[in-house]
Amino acid sequence: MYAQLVKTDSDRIRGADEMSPEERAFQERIDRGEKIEPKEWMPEGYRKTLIRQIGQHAHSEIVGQLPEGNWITRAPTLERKAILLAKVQDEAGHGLYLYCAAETLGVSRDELIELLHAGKMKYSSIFNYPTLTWADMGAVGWLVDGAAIMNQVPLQRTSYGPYSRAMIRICKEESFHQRQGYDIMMKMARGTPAQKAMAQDALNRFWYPALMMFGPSDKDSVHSAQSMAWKIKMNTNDELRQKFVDQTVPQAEYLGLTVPDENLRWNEEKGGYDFSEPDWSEFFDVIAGNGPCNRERLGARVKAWEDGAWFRDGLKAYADKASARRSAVAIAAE
Ligand code: BYC
Repeated sequence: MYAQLVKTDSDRIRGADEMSPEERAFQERIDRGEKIEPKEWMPEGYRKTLIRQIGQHAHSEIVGQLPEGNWITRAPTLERKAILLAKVQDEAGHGLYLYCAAETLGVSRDELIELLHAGKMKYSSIFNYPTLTWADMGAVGWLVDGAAIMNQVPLQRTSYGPYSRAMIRICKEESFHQRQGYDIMMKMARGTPAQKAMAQDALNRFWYPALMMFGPSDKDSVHSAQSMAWKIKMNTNDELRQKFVDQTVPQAEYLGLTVPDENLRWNEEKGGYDFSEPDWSEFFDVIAGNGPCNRERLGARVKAWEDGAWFRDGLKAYADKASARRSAVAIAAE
């Protein structure tokens, strides 16, 4: 089923002469900047690529609740607890908008969740790292949500209507998330020496995993070329990673923290920072299921799904009964 749903046949871009008249007309619509809507004709590869990307994105939002949810009971003040709770709830909402967007492509939420639980669909590598201290809540908000915004702001202009509209609302909420993370980092960095050390340690641990969120370097990205031709992706992985570094380094400096990269240097000529690549073998290991928390994260999702079965059954029984009652009333009224 996975192959049918989410694997594209080929990510090689087809030349105009290889396209059918329908495909050519579709590509012209994309090139003109038109949005594609659910009931309209689309190439099968476009549909599958969207299901893969939107589905993985939805899963990332849902699994992404776990590392932060872990700290709700231990947030240092009532105010921090309320803020974190709201943020984690927002992520659940993002997951739901995205599952709905994917459903418009003819796949059900249950099918996508089944693929996630079977380890056949991915979610963002970042959520396979542990959140060890309160400062990690700052680093996650600042760096992880910061990287997410960098990726998602351009996706507001993506070619598929339901995905682009979901992104608009998600980006508004992500901005608040990023600010709350930076605010935690600011408090820690300006606190006691022990608190500042904790903030530095969180930055040290999350810097490279945050860089990995943008995906492999362009030379190893399988899908970028075709996804960009279809405007499913608006930028390459390396372009966004560079923008993220350029935006984040001054923010680290303002905090008085050090980015853990000896090769970090402003490059006047390119107008951006030179920086070290993450360890790509670690990245591929994590997305293959062997990161520090992969088993724990997937285990938690499967358990939540199984524990919630009685509730879904109850809802369905109620919906079936209500619909039978409506039919009976309609027949009686005839
Ligand atoms: N993690 O050809 P490539 C959030 C996979 S949620 C895992 O470059 P593509 C948040 C990729 O799937 C953030 N896998 O792929 C939530 C492909 O494997 P498959 C999530 C990754 O799709 C809660 C292979 O590597 N954001 O922000 O063109 C709290 C080759 O890669 C990753 C989105 O999902 C990764 N990091 O580009 C806080 C945004 N990177 O599928 C925050 C939407 C790559 O062939 N997604 N892979 O088996 C995208 O923009 C693109 O899918 C990506 C990857 C840039 C992520």
